[in-house]
Amino acid sequence: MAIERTLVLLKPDAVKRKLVGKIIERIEDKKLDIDYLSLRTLNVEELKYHYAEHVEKPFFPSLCEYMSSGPVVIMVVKGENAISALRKMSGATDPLEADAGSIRGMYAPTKSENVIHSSDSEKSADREINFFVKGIME
Ligand code: FUP
Repeated sequence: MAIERTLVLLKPDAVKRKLVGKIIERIEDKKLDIDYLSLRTLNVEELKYHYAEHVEKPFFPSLCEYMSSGPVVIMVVKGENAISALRKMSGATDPLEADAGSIRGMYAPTKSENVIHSSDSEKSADREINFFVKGIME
């Protein structure tokens, strides 16, 4: 079992709908540690960097609008297999495909407004933690 760090965003609708406490409780229930936490509104430049692989996709403008519509909670979560643990807890991108008990399965209304982000690999986790916590853009 590897001790990993992963970058988690609780998206603007999670903050507006007051789901932050419930989601953090689920993370802590799995004995994972909150290693860093802040709250702020992301701007378009940051979203272009974070979602670099989606910038040319047709849904990018609406993704940007949604993700910059209010503050997000930025967290680093640390613990055994934290990357895969958070992906499993988050559920599939499309809430209709997400496990019913996952965070998206329980709370996300649509694929585009899906409550939570968590890094999908060790490489993404390193890149996203460097960016969101240390402000380092590659
Ligand atoms: P995930 O890793 O599960 O967050 O999913 P992706 O990296 O594929 O997508 C990132 C974000 O883009 C999603 F959270 C929501 C948005 N998206 C859409 O709005 N429409 C799509 O068809 C795919 C993704």
